[in-house]
Amino acid sequence: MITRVLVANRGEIAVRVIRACRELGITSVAVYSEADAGARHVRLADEAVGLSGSTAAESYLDCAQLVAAVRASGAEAVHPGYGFLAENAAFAAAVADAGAVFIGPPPAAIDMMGDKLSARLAAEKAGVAVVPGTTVALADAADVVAFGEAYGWPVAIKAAFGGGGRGIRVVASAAEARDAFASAAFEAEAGFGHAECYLERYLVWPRHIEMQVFADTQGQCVWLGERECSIQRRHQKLIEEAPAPAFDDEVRRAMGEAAVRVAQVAGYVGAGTVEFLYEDGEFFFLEMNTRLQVEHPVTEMVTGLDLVAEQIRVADGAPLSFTQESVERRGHAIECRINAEDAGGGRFIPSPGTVTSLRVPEGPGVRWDGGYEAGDVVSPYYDNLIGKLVVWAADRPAAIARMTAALGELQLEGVPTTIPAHRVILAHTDFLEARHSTVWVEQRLELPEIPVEEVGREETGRSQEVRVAGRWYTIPRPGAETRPPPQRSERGVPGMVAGSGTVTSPMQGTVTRVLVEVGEAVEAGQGVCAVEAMKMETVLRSGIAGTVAEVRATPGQSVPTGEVLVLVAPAAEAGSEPA
Ligand code: MV4
Repeated sequence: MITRVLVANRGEIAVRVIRACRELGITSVAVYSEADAGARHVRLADEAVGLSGSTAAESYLDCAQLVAAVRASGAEAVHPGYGFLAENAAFAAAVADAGAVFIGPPPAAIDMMGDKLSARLAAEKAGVAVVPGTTVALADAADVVAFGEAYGWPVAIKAAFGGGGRGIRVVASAAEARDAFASAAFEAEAGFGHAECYLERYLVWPRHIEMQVFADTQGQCVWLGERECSIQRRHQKLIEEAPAPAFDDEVRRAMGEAAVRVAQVAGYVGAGTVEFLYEDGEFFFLEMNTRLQVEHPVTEMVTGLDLVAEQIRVADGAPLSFTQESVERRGHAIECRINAEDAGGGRFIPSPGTVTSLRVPEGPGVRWDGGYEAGDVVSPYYDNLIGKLVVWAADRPAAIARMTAALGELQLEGVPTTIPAHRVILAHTDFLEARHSTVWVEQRLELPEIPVEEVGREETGRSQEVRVAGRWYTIPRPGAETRPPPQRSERGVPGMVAGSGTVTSPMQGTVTRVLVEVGEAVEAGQGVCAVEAMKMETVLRSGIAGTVAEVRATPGQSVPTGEVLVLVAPAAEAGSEPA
Protein backbone atom coordinates (compact mmCIF):
# COMPACT_ATOMS: atom_id res chain seq x y z
CA MET A 1 0.00 0.00 0.00
CA ILE A 2 1.21 3.51 -0.85
CA THR A 3 1.99 5.42 2.36
CA ARG A 4 4.53 8.04 1.16
CA VAL A 5 4.11 10.13 -1.98
CA LEU A 6 6.72 12.49 -3.40
CA VAL A 7 5.09 15.45 -5.13
CA ALA A 8 7.34 16.35 -8.08
CA ASN A 9 5.86 19.81 -8.58
CA ARG A 10 5.21 23.20 -6.98
CA GLY A 11 2.52 25.86 -6.67
CA GLU A 12 -1.19 25.19 -6.58
CA ILE A 13 -1.04 21.67 -8.03
CA ALA A 14 1.49 20.54 -5.42
CA VAL A 15 -0.85 21.96 -2.78
CA ARG A 16 -3.78 20.08 -4.35
CA VAL A 17 -1.90 16.75 -4.30
CA ILE A 18 -0.61 17.29 -0.74
CA ARG A 19 -4.20 17.88 0.43
CA ALA A 20 -5.36 14.65 -1.23
CA CYS A 21 -2.51 12.75 0.46
CA ARG A 22 -3.47 14.15 3.86
CA GLU A 23 -7.08 13.03 3.43
CA LEU A 24 -5.91 9.53 2.44
CA GLY A 25 -3.55 9.27 5.44
CA ILE A 26 -0.52 9.35 3.13
CA THR A 27 2.71 11.15 4.08
CA SER A 28 3.53 13.83 1.49
CA VAL A 29 7.08 14.74 0.51
CA ALA A 30 7.52 18.07 -1.28
CA VAL A 31 10.49 19.04 -3.43
CA TYR A 32 11.61 22.63 -3.79
CA SER A 33 14.10 24.62 -5.81
CA GLU A 34 16.39 27.24 -4.29
CA ALA A 35 13.87 29.90 -5.29
CA ASP A 36 11.06 27.97 -3.56
CA ALA A 37 12.56 27.40 -0.11
CA GLY A 38 9.66 28.15 2.25
CA ALA A 39 7.06 28.18 -0.54
CA ARG A 40 3.46 27.33 0.32
CA HIS A 41 3.64 23.74 -0.95
CA VAL A 42 6.72 23.17 1.22
CA ARG A 43 4.97 24.59 4.29
CA LEU A 44 1.98 22.31 3.77
CA ALA A 45 3.83 19.06 3.06
CA ASP A 46 4.78 16.63 5.80
CA GLU A 47 8.40 16.54 4.62
CA ALA A 48 10.47 18.28 1.96
CA VAL A 49 13.61 17.66 -0.08
CA GLY A 50 15.63 20.53 -1.55
CA LEU A 51 16.72 20.59 -5.19
CA SER A 52 19.69 22.59 -6.38
CA GLY A 53 19.12 25.34 -8.90
CA SER A 54 16.39 27.88 -9.40
CA THR A 55 15.36 27.74 -13.04
CA ALA A 56 12.90 25.02 -13.99
CA ALA A 57 15.53 23.28 -16.12
CA GLU A 58 18.01 23.16 -13.24
CA SER A 59 15.50 21.98 -10.63
CA TYR A 60 11.96 20.62 -11.23
CA LEU A 61 12.85 19.41 -14.75
CA ASP A 62 16.04 17.63 -13.68
CA CYS A 63 15.12 13.92 -13.79
CA ALA A 64 18.26 12.81 -11.97
CA GLN A 65 17.68 15.14 -9.02
CA LEU A 66 14.05 14.10 -8.76
CA VAL A 67 14.91 10.40 -8.81
CA ALA A 68 17.59 10.99 -6.16
CA ALA A 69 14.93 12.72 -4.03
CA VAL A 70 12.61 9.73 -4.46
CA ARG A 71 15.35 7.38 -3.24
CA ALA A 72 16.47 9.66 -0.39
CA SER A 73 12.93 10.21 0.90
CA GLY A 74 11.83 6.59 0.74
CA ALA A 75 8.73 7.62 -1.22
CA GLU A 76 6.78 4.68 -2.63
CA ALA A 77 5.09 6.74 -5.32
CA VAL A 78 5.56 9.98 -7.26
CA HIS A 79 2.81 12.39 -8.32
CA PRO A 80 4.11 14.60 -11.15
CA GLY A 81 1.26 17.15 -11.17
CA TYR A 82 1.05 18.86 -14.58
CA GLY A 83 3.83 20.48 -16.59
CA PHE A 84 7.47 19.79 -15.69
CA LEU A 85 8.02 16.00 -15.92
CA ALA A 86 4.36 14.95 -15.99
CA GLU A 87 4.46 13.81 -19.64
CA ASN A 88 8.06 12.65 -19.73
CA ALA A 89 8.14 8.90 -20.44
CA ALA A 90 11.82 8.63 -19.45
CA PHE A 91 11.00 10.10 -16.04
CA ALA A 92 8.07 7.71 -15.56
CA ALA A 93 10.41 4.81 -16.42
CA ALA A 94 13.18 6.13 -14.13
CA VAL A 95 10.73 6.36 -11.21
CA ALA A 96 9.78 2.71 -11.78
CA ASP A 97 13.47 1.74 -11.99
CA ALA A 98 13.97 3.43 -8.61
CA GLY A 99 11.34 1.07 -7.22
CA ALA A 100 8.55 3.64 -6.91
CA VAL A 101 5.13 3.92 -8.57
CA PHE A 102 4.63 6.70 -11.12
CA ILE A 103 1.14 8.10 -10.53
CA GLY A 104 0.24 8.33 -14.19
CA PRO A 105 0.01 6.23 -17.33
CA PRO A 106 2.62 3.68 -18.53
CA PRO A 107 5.62 5.21 -20.38
CA ALA A 108 4.46 3.62 -23.66
CA ALA A 109 1.14 5.49 -23.50
CA ILE A 110 2.97 8.78 -22.80
CA ASP A 111 5.22 8.14 -25.81
CA MET A 112 2.36 7.20 -28.13
CA MET A 113 0.52 10.44 -27.34
CA GLY A 114 3.65 12.60 -27.20
CA ASP A 115 4.22 11.99 -30.89
CA LYS A 116 1.21 13.68 -32.47
CA LEU A 117 1.54 11.53 -35.59
CA SER A 118 1.27 8.27 -33.65
CA ALA A 119 -1.52 9.87 -31.60
CA ARG A 120 -3.47 10.55 -34.82
CA LEU A 121 -2.89 6.95 -35.90
CA ALA A 122 -4.18 5.75 -32.51
CA ALA A 123 -7.34 7.83 -32.95
CA GLU A 124 -7.87 6.43 -36.43
CA LYS A 125 -7.38 2.91 -35.10
CA ALA A 126 -9.99 3.69 -32.44
CA GLY A 127 -12.43 4.74 -35.17
CA VAL A 128 -12.38 8.37 -34.01
CA ALA A 129 -12.51 11.23 -36.51
CA VAL A 130 -9.33 13.29 -36.64
CA VAL A 131 -9.10 16.72 -38.27
CA PRO A 132 -8.64 15.97 -41.99
CA GLY A 133 -4.89 15.81 -42.47
CA THR A 134 -1.82 13.65 -42.88
CA THR A 135 -0.39 10.86 -40.74
CA VAL A 136 3.11 10.72 -42.23
CA ALA A 137 5.79 13.36 -41.81
CA LEU A 138 5.82 16.11 -44.45
CA ALA A 139 8.57 15.81 -47.06
CA ASP A 140 8.54 19.28 -48.59
CA ALA A 141 6.51 22.41 -49.37
CA ALA A 142 4.90 20.68 -52.38
CA ASP A 143 3.05 18.41 -49.91
CA VAL A 144 1.57 21.53 -48.31
CA VAL A 145 0.42 22.90 -51.68
CA ALA A 146 -1.07 19.57 -52.76
CA PHE A 147 -2.97 19.25 -49.47
CA GLY A 148 -4.25 22.83 -49.61
CA GLU A 149 -5.46 22.40 -53.21
CA ALA A 150 -7.19 19.13 -52.30
CA TYR A 151 -8.80 20.09 -48.96
CA GLY A 152 -8.92 23.88 -49.17
CA TRP A 153 -7.04 26.65 -47.39
CA PRO A 154 -6.06 27.54 -44.71
CA VAL A 155 -3.86 24.61 -43.74
CA ALA A 156 -2.13 24.10 -40.38
CA ILE A 157 1.46 22.81 -40.29
CA LYS A 158 2.05 21.26 -36.90
CA ALA A 159 5.19 19.92 -35.25
CA ALA A 160 4.89 16.17 -34.62
CA PHE A 161 6.50 16.62 -31.20
CA GLY A 162 4.87 19.96 -30.42
CA GLY A 163 1.51 20.09 -28.75
CA GLY A 164 -0.51 22.40 -26.59
CA GLY A 165 -0.44 24.93 -29.39
CA ARG A 166 3.31 25.13 -29.69
CA GLY A 167 4.72 24.78 -33.17
CA ILE A 168 1.56 25.51 -35.19
CA ARG A 169 1.80 27.50 -38.41
CA VAL A 170 -1.25 28.55 -40.38
CA VAL A 171 -0.81 28.73 -44.16
CA ALA A 172 -3.42 30.78 -46.03
CA SER A 173 -2.41 30.03 -49.62
CA ALA A 174 -0.01 28.17 -51.89
CA ALA A 175 2.17 31.28 -52.11
CA GLU A 176 2.98 31.01 -48.39
CA ALA A 177 3.71 27.28 -48.43
CA ARG A 178 7.46 27.34 -49.10
CA ASP A 179 8.39 29.84 -46.35
CA ALA A 180 5.93 28.36 -43.89
CA PHE A 181 7.23 24.82 -44.40
CA ALA A 182 10.86 25.92 -43.99
CA SER A 183 10.27 27.88 -40.80
CA ALA A 184 7.92 25.27 -39.32
CA ALA A 185 10.55 22.55 -39.82
CA PHE A 186 13.29 24.82 -38.44
CA GLU A 187 11.26 25.76 -35.39
CA ALA A 188 10.21 22.17 -34.79
CA GLU A 189 13.86 21.07 -34.83
CA ALA A 190 15.00 23.99 -32.66
CA GLY A 191 12.08 23.79 -30.24
CA PHE A 192 11.41 20.08 -29.90
CA GLY A 193 14.53 18.37 -31.29
CA HIS A 194 12.49 16.77 -34.10
CA ALA A 195 11.89 18.48 -37.45
CA GLU A 196 8.93 16.24 -38.41
CA CYS A 197 5.74 18.11 -39.21
CA TYR A 198 2.27 17.09 -40.43
CA LEU A 199 -0.73 18.85 -41.94
CA GLU A 200 -4.30 19.48 -40.96
CA ARG A 201 -7.10 21.49 -42.45
CA TYR A 202 -7.19 24.60 -40.26
CA LEU A 203 -10.57 25.22 -38.64
CA VAL A 204 -11.12 28.97 -38.31
CA TRP A 205 -13.77 29.18 -35.57
CA PRO A 206 -13.63 25.95 -33.55
CA ARG A 207 -14.39 25.39 -29.89
CA HIS A 208 -11.94 23.43 -27.79
CA ILE A 209 -13.78 20.74 -25.89
CA GLU A 210 -11.92 18.04 -24.01
CA MET A 211 -13.09 14.80 -22.43
CA GLN A 212 -11.88 13.49 -19.06
CA VAL A 213 -11.24 9.75 -19.01
CA PHE A 214 -10.11 7.46 -16.22
CA ALA A 215 -8.73 3.93 -16.58
CA ASP A 216 -7.59 1.39 -13.99
CA THR A 217 -5.09 -1.46 -14.16
CA GLN A 218 -7.92 -3.98 -14.43
CA GLY A 219 -8.98 -2.87 -17.89
CA GLN A 220 -11.87 -0.56 -16.99
CA CYS A 221 -12.06 2.81 -18.65
CA VAL A 222 -14.76 5.42 -18.04
CA TRP A 223 -15.48 8.90 -19.41
CA LEU A 224 -16.45 11.52 -16.83
CA GLY A 225 -17.65 14.41 -18.99
CA GLU A 226 -16.33 17.24 -21.04
CA ARG A 227 -14.78 20.62 -20.32
CA GLU A 228 -15.18 23.65 -22.54
CA CYS A 229 -11.77 25.34 -22.75
CA SER A 230 -12.10 27.79 -25.63
CA ILE A 231 -11.48 30.93 -23.57
CA GLN A 232 -7.71 31.15 -23.95
CA ARG A 233 -4.94 33.44 -25.13
CA ARG A 234 -1.58 32.33 -26.54
CA HIS A 235 -2.61 28.71 -25.90
CA GLN A 236 -2.93 29.39 -22.19
CA LYS A 237 -6.47 28.76 -20.97
CA LEU A 238 -8.19 31.45 -18.92
CA ILE A 239 -11.65 30.04 -18.18
CA GLU A 240 -12.90 26.47 -18.29
CA GLU A 241 -16.35 25.12 -17.63
CA ALA A 242 -18.27 21.88 -17.29
CA PRO A 243 -20.51 20.98 -18.96
CA ALA A 244 -19.77 22.70 -22.28
CA PRO A 245 -22.58 25.18 -23.02
CA ALA A 246 -24.84 24.51 -26.00
CA PHE A 247 -23.60 20.94 -26.29
CA ASP A 248 -25.98 18.05 -26.94
CA ASP A 249 -26.23 14.98 -24.75
CA GLU A 250 -25.85 12.75 -27.80
CA VAL A 251 -22.63 14.48 -28.88
CA ARG A 252 -21.38 14.27 -25.28
CA ARG A 253 -21.94 10.54 -25.19
CA ALA A 254 -20.33 10.03 -28.62
CA MET A 255 -17.34 12.13 -27.58
CA GLY A 256 -17.04 10.26 -24.28
CA GLU A 257 -17.11 6.88 -26.00
CA ALA A 258 -14.60 8.07 -28.60
CA ALA A 259 -12.24 9.26 -25.84
CA VAL A 260 -12.49 5.92 -24.06
CA ARG A 261 -11.63 4.07 -27.29
CA VAL A 262 -8.55 6.28 -27.82
CA ALA A 263 -7.44 5.62 -24.23
CA GLN A 264 -7.91 1.89 -24.71
CA VAL A 265 -5.82 1.85 -27.91
CA ALA A 266 -3.06 3.59 -25.92
CA GLY A 267 -3.20 1.04 -23.08
CA TYR A 268 -4.02 3.92 -20.79
CA VAL A 269 -4.07 3.87 -16.98
CA GLY A 270 -5.09 6.72 -14.67
CA ALA A 271 -6.50 10.17 -15.44
CA GLY A 272 -6.24 11.38 -19.03
CA THR A 273 -7.78 14.00 -21.26
CA VAL A 274 -8.68 13.65 -24.91
CA GLU A 275 -8.81 17.02 -26.69
CA PHE A 276 -11.19 17.71 -29.54
CA LEU A 277 -11.95 20.60 -31.83
CA TYR A 278 -15.71 21.09 -32.16
CA GLU A 279 -17.26 22.96 -35.07
CA ASP A 280 -20.76 22.85 -36.56
CA GLY A 281 -21.83 19.91 -34.39
CA GLU A 282 -18.84 17.76 -35.38
CA PHE A 283 -15.85 16.87 -33.21
CA PHE A 284 -12.34 15.93 -34.29
CA PHE A 285 -9.56 14.35 -32.23
CA LEU A 286 -6.68 16.76 -31.62
CA GLU A 287 -4.35 15.32 -28.96
CA MET A 288 -4.41 13.33 -25.76
CA ASN A 289 -2.90 14.81 -22.60
CA THR A 290 -1.48 12.04 -20.46
CA ARG A 291 -1.69 13.88 -17.15
CA LEU A 292 -3.99 15.51 -14.63
CA GLN A 293 -4.98 18.88 -16.09
CA VAL A 294 -5.04 22.34 -14.52
CA GLU A 295 -8.80 22.48 -15.09
CA HIS A 296 -9.66 19.11 -13.49
CA PRO A 297 -11.63 20.83 -10.67
CA VAL A 298 -14.61 21.69 -12.90
CA THR A 299 -15.05 17.97 -13.58
CA GLU A 300 -14.71 17.27 -9.85
CA MET A 301 -17.38 19.86 -9.06
CA VAL A 302 -20.00 18.42 -11.42
CA THR A 303 -19.26 14.74 -10.70
CA GLY A 304 -18.48 14.99 -6.97
CA LEU A 305 -15.38 12.84 -7.54
CA ASP A 306 -11.85 13.49 -6.23
CA LEU A 307 -9.67 12.86 -9.28
CA VAL A 308 -6.37 13.13 -7.41
CA ALA A 309 -7.40 10.63 -4.76
CA GLU A 310 -8.62 8.34 -7.56
CA GLN A 311 -5.25 8.65 -9.31
CA ILE A 312 -3.47 7.51 -6.17
CA ARG A 313 -5.88 4.59 -5.60
CA VAL A 314 -5.54 3.44 -9.21
CA ALA A 315 -1.73 3.71 -9.05
CA ASP A 316 -1.95 1.50 -5.97
CA GLY A 317 -3.69 -1.16 -8.07
CA ALA A 318 -7.25 -0.54 -6.90
CA PRO A 319 -10.16 -0.82 -9.34
CA LEU A 320 -12.00 2.39 -10.27
CA SER A 321 -14.33 3.47 -7.46
CA PHE A 322 -17.05 4.24 -10.03
CA THR A 323 -18.51 2.74 -13.20
CA GLN A 324 -19.74 4.42 -16.37
CA GLU A 325 -23.30 3.96 -15.13
CA SER A 326 -22.65 5.28 -11.62
CA VAL A 327 -21.07 8.57 -12.72
CA GLU A 328 -23.58 11.43 -12.53
CA ARG A 329 -23.07 15.01 -13.58
CA ARG A 330 -25.00 17.76 -11.81
CA GLY A 331 -25.12 21.52 -12.21
CA HIS A 332 -22.48 23.73 -13.76
CA ALA A 333 -18.90 24.56 -12.75
CA ILE A 334 -16.60 27.36 -13.93
CA GLU A 335 -12.90 27.89 -13.25
CA CYS A 336 -11.08 31.21 -13.64
CA ARG A 337 -7.31 31.06 -13.69
CA ILE A 338 -5.82 33.86 -11.62
CA ASN A 339 -2.41 34.59 -13.13
CA ALA A 340 0.14 37.27 -12.27
CA GLU A 341 -0.31 39.03 -15.58
CA ASP A 342 -1.21 42.52 -16.68
CA ALA A 343 -4.10 41.92 -19.08
CA GLY A 344 -4.34 45.62 -20.04
CA GLY A 345 -5.14 46.06 -23.72
CA GLY A 346 -5.30 42.26 -24.11
CA ARG A 347 -1.53 41.96 -23.83
CA PHE A 348 -1.45 39.62 -20.78
CA ILE A 349 2.12 40.57 -19.87
CA PRO A 350 3.61 38.21 -17.25
CA SER A 351 4.19 40.25 -14.11
CA PRO A 352 5.78 38.23 -11.33
CA GLY A 353 6.37 39.74 -7.90
CA THR A 354 5.31 39.50 -4.27
CA VAL A 355 1.69 38.90 -3.36
CA THR A 356 1.44 41.50 -0.60
CA SER A 357 -2.10 40.68 0.48
CA LEU A 358 -4.61 38.00 -0.40
CA ARG A 359 -8.19 37.41 0.73
CA VAL A 360 -9.99 34.62 -1.05
CA PRO A 361 -13.77 34.42 -1.48
CA GLU A 362 -15.92 32.10 0.55
CA GLY A 363 -19.46 30.81 0.54
CA PRO A 364 -21.53 28.02 -0.92
CA GLY A 365 -20.17 26.45 -4.10
CA VAL A 366 -16.90 28.42 -4.00
CA ARG A 367 -13.49 26.71 -4.13
CA TRP A 368 -10.00 28.22 -4.17
CA ASP A 369 -7.02 26.11 -5.25
CA GLY A 370 -4.09 28.37 -4.49
CA GLY A 371 -0.33 28.11 -4.46
CA TYR A 372 0.44 31.34 -2.62
CA GLU A 373 -0.40 33.30 0.50
CA ALA A 374 0.28 36.93 1.38
CA GLY A 375 4.03 37.46 1.48
CA ASP A 376 4.79 34.73 -1.07
CA VAL A 377 6.68 35.52 -4.25
CA VAL A 378 5.44 34.63 -7.74
CA SER A 379 8.82 33.85 -9.29
CA PRO A 380 9.73 34.72 -12.88
CA TYR A 381 11.23 31.22 -13.17
CA TYR A 382 7.93 29.33 -13.23
CA ASP A 383 4.34 29.44 -14.39
CA ASN A 384 2.62 32.56 -13.01
CA LEU A 385 -0.64 30.83 -12.05
CA ILE A 386 -1.41 32.14 -8.55
CA GLY A 387 -4.52 30.09 -8.00
CA LYS A 388 -7.78 28.90 -9.50
CA LEU A 389 -11.16 30.22 -8.48
CA VAL A 390 -13.77 27.54 -9.08
CA VAL A 391 -17.51 27.78 -8.51
CA TRP A 392 -20.41 25.36 -8.75
CA ALA A 393 -24.09 26.27 -9.11
CA ALA A 394 -27.26 24.63 -10.34
CA ASP A 395 -27.00 26.00 -13.88
CA ARG A 396 -24.74 28.13 -16.09
CA PRO A 397 -26.36 31.54 -15.41
CA ALA A 398 -26.20 30.89 -11.66
CA ALA A 399 -22.56 29.77 -11.95
CA ILE A 400 -21.65 32.93 -13.90
CA ALA A 401 -23.37 35.06 -11.25
CA ARG A 402 -21.59 33.19 -8.47
CA MET A 403 -18.22 33.55 -10.18
CA THR A 404 -18.79 37.27 -10.75
CA ALA A 405 -19.60 37.73 -7.08
CA ALA A 406 -16.63 35.61 -5.98
CA LEU A 407 -14.23 37.57 -8.21
CA GLY A 408 -15.53 40.72 -6.54
CA GLU A 409 -14.64 39.27 -3.14
CA LEU A 410 -11.18 38.10 -4.22
CA GLN A 411 -8.68 40.67 -3.01
CA LEU A 412 -5.12 40.28 -4.21
CA GLU A 413 -2.48 42.99 -4.07
CA GLY A 414 1.13 43.27 -5.10
CA VAL A 415 0.96 41.94 -8.64
CA PRO A 416 -1.43 42.65 -11.51
CA THR A 417 -3.73 39.72 -12.21
CA THR A 418 -6.14 38.35 -14.79
CA ILE A 419 -9.08 39.22 -12.49
CA PRO A 420 -10.13 42.35 -14.48
CA ALA A 421 -10.06 40.35 -17.73
CA HIS A 422 -12.29 37.67 -16.18
CA ARG A 423 -14.83 40.29 -15.15
CA VAL A 424 -15.02 41.63 -18.70
CA ILE A 425 -15.34 38.14 -20.23
CA LEU A 426 -18.03 36.95 -17.79
CA ALA A 427 -20.17 40.00 -18.64
CA HIS A 428 -19.70 39.72 -22.43
CA THR A 429 -22.77 38.71 -24.46
CA ASP A 430 -20.65 36.43 -26.69
CA PHE A 431 -19.64 34.50 -23.56
CA LEU A 432 -23.13 34.52 -22.06
CA GLU A 433 -24.58 33.20 -25.31
CA ALA A 434 -21.69 30.74 -25.87
CA ARG A 435 -20.81 32.30 -29.22
CA HIS A 436 -17.07 32.16 -28.51
CA SER A 437 -14.32 30.03 -30.05
CA THR A 438 -10.63 29.35 -29.41
CA VAL A 439 -9.70 32.61 -31.16
CA TRP A 440 -12.40 34.76 -29.56
CA VAL A 441 -10.19 36.37 -26.87
CA GLU A 442 -7.54 37.26 -29.43
CA GLN A 443 -9.88 38.32 -32.26
CA ARG A 444 -13.00 39.76 -30.62
CA LEU A 445 -12.45 40.60 -26.98
CA GLU A 446 -11.50 44.19 -26.26
CA LEU A 447 -9.85 44.67 -22.91
CA PRO A 448 -9.42 48.19 -21.55
CA GLU A 449 -5.94 49.69 -21.46
CA ILE A 450 -6.59 50.57 -17.83
CA PRO A 451 -3.93 48.96 -15.64
CA VAL A 452 -6.41 48.49 -12.82
CA GLU A 453 -3.78 46.85 -10.67
CA GLU A 454 -1.59 49.93 -10.62
CA VAL A 455 -3.54 51.03 -7.52
CA GLY A 456 -1.12 51.44 -4.65
CA ARG A 457 1.84 52.07 -6.88
CA GLU A 458 1.24 55.81 -7.27
CA GLU A 459 4.65 56.52 -5.77
CA THR A 460 6.04 56.24 -9.29
CA GLY A 461 4.26 59.52 -10.01
CA ARG A 462 3.34 58.20 -13.41
CA SER A 463 -0.24 57.27 -12.69
CA GLN A 464 -3.42 58.90 -11.48
CA GLU A 465 -6.66 57.62 -10.00
CA VAL A 466 -9.86 57.97 -11.98
CA ARG A 467 -13.41 56.87 -11.35
CA VAL A 468 -15.08 54.92 -14.17
CA ALA A 469 -18.66 53.66 -13.87
CA GLY A 470 -18.54 53.93 -10.12
CA ARG A 471 -15.22 52.15 -9.65
CA TRP A 472 -11.82 53.64 -8.98
CA TYR A 473 -9.07 52.93 -11.50
CA THR A 474 -5.52 54.08 -11.72
CA ILE A 475 -4.41 55.06 -15.19
CA PRO A 476 -1.12 56.36 -16.57
CA ARG A 477 -0.69 60.12 -16.38
CA PRO A 478 -0.92 61.69 -19.81
CA GLY A 479 2.48 61.51 -21.44
CA ALA A 480 3.85 58.98 -18.96
CA GLU A 481 4.93 55.68 -20.50
CA THR A 482 4.25 52.96 -18.01
CA ARG A 483 5.15 50.08 -20.27
CA PRO A 484 6.83 49.44 -23.58
CA PRO A 485 4.71 49.93 -26.68
CA PRO A 486 2.32 47.09 -27.48
CA GLN A 487 4.06 44.30 -29.35
CA ARG A 488 0.80 42.83 -30.52
CA SER A 489 -0.20 44.80 -33.59
CA GLU A 490 -3.74 45.19 -34.87
CA ARG A 491 -3.07 42.45 -37.37
CA GLY A 492 -1.96 40.23 -34.52
CA VAL A 493 1.74 39.68 -35.22
CA PRO A 494 3.21 39.05 -31.78
CA GLY A 495 6.80 40.05 -31.11
CA MET A 496 6.94 42.69 -33.84
CA VAL A 497 6.50 46.44 -33.95
CA ALA A 498 5.78 47.47 -37.54
CA GLY A 499 8.19 50.13 -38.75
CA SER A 500 10.67 49.64 -35.94
CA GLY A 501 14.13 48.10 -36.13
CA THR A 502 14.46 48.08 -32.35
CA VAL A 503 13.45 44.60 -31.28
CA THR A 504 12.48 44.47 -27.62
CA SER A 505 11.20 41.68 -25.43
CA PRO A 506 7.39 41.95 -25.13
CA MET A 507 7.52 40.08 -21.85
CA GLN A 508 9.76 39.01 -19.03
CA GLY A 509 11.38 35.76 -20.09
CA THR A 510 14.44 33.90 -21.23
CA VAL A 511 16.18 34.25 -24.58
CA THR A 512 16.05 30.84 -26.22
CA ARG A 513 17.55 31.50 -29.65
CA VAL A 514 19.40 34.18 -31.55
CA LEU A 515 18.61 33.85 -35.24
CA VAL A 516 20.78 36.56 -36.82
CA GLU A 517 24.32 37.91 -36.73
CA VAL A 518 25.62 41.45 -36.89
CA GLY A 519 25.89 42.57 -40.52
CA GLU A 520 23.22 40.15 -41.74
CA ALA A 521 20.49 41.50 -44.04
CA VAL A 522 16.94 40.94 -42.76
CA GLU A 523 13.48 41.38 -44.24
CA ALA A 524 10.64 43.17 -42.47
CA GLY A 525 8.90 40.50 -40.40
CA GLN A 526 11.92 38.22 -40.27
CA GLY A 527 12.55 36.51 -36.94
CA VAL A 528 15.72 37.73 -35.22
CA CYS A 529 15.59 36.01 -31.86
CA ALA A 530 13.17 34.11 -29.63
CA VAL A 531 12.12 34.56 -26.03
CA GLU A 532 10.39 32.01 -23.85
CA ALA A 533 7.98 32.80 -21.04
CA MET A 534 5.33 30.62 -19.49
CA LYS A 535 6.44 27.62 -21.58
CA MET A 536 5.61 29.53 -24.77
CA GLU A 537 8.27 30.65 -27.17
CA THR A 538 7.73 33.88 -29.07
CA VAL A 539 9.84 34.64 -32.13
CA LEU A 540 10.65 38.36 -32.15
CA ARG A 541 10.71 39.97 -35.58
CA SER A 542 12.25 43.00 -37.11
CA GLY A 543 9.62 45.56 -38.06
CA ILE A 544 11.76 46.84 -40.94
CA ALA A 545 14.02 45.56 -43.69
CA GLY A 546 17.67 46.36 -43.09
CA THR A 547 20.94 45.17 -41.64
CA VAL A 548 21.49 43.81 -38.16
CA ALA A 549 23.50 46.53 -36.37
CA GLU A 550 23.69 45.05 -32.92
CA VAL A 551 22.81 41.77 -31.20
CA ARG A 552 22.45 42.20 -27.45
CA ALA A 553 20.62 38.94 -26.81
CA THR A 554 22.41 35.77 -25.76
CA PRO A 555 20.71 32.38 -25.37
CA GLY A 556 19.84 31.65 -21.75
CA GLN A 557 19.74 35.31 -20.81
CA SER A 558 16.86 36.43 -18.54
CA VAL A 559 15.27 39.58 -19.88
CA PRO A 560 12.76 42.02 -18.41
CA THR A 561 9.85 43.42 -20.42
CA GLY A 562 11.08 46.06 -22.84
CA GLU A 563 14.71 44.90 -22.95
CA VAL A 564 16.32 45.79 -26.28
CA LEU A 565 17.57 42.56 -27.84
CA VAL A 566 18.43 43.31 -31.46
CA LEU A 567 18.89 46.53 -33.41
CA VAL A 568 18.25 46.60 -37.15
CA ALA A 569 19.41 49.57 -39.21
CA PRO A 570 17.01 50.55 -42.00
CA ALA A 571 17.97 49.26 -45.46
CA ALA A 572 18.64 52.76 -46.82
CA GLU A 573 21.24 53.38 -44.13
CA ALA A 574 22.60 49.84 -43.99
CA GLY A 575 25.79 49.70 -42.00
CA SER A 576 25.24 52.98 -40.16
CA GLU A 577 24.08 53.33 -36.57
CA PRO A 578 20.32 52.88 -36.13
CA ALA A 579 18.35 55.97 -35.20
C1 MV4 B 1 -5.98 23.51 -34.61
C2 MV4 B 1 -6.83 24.63 -34.73
C3 MV4 B 1 -7.57 24.74 -35.87
N1 MV4 B 1 -7.45 23.80 -36.85
N2 MV4 B 1 -5.91 22.62 -35.59
C4 MV4 B 1 -3.87 24.73 -30.58
C5 MV4 B 1 -3.54 23.87 -29.39
C6 MV4 B 1 -3.29 22.53 -29.95
N3 MV4 B 1 -3.73 21.51 -29.05
C7 MV4 B 1 -4.05 22.52 -31.25
N4 MV4 B 1 -4.48 23.87 -31.48
C8 MV4 B 1 -5.27 24.18 -32.52
N5 MV4 B 1 -5.24 23.31 -33.53
C9 MV4 B 1 -6.62 22.78 -36.69
N6 MV4 B 1 -6.51 21.88 -37.66
C10 MV4 B 1 -6.88 25.54 -33.69
C11 MV4 B 1 -6.08 25.32 -32.59
C12 MV4 B 1 -6.16 26.31 -31.57
C13 MV4 B 1 -6.55 26.00 -30.29
C14 MV4 B 1 -6.92 24.72 -29.90
C15 MV4 B 1 -7.28 24.46 -28.61
C16 MV4 B 1 -7.31 25.48 -27.67
C17 MV4 B 1 -6.95 26.74 -28.03
C18 MV4 B 1 -6.57 27.02 -29.34
C19 MV4 B 1 -6.25 28.32 -29.70
C20 MV4 B 1 -5.86 28.60 -30.97
C21 MV4 B 1 -5.80 27.58 -31.91
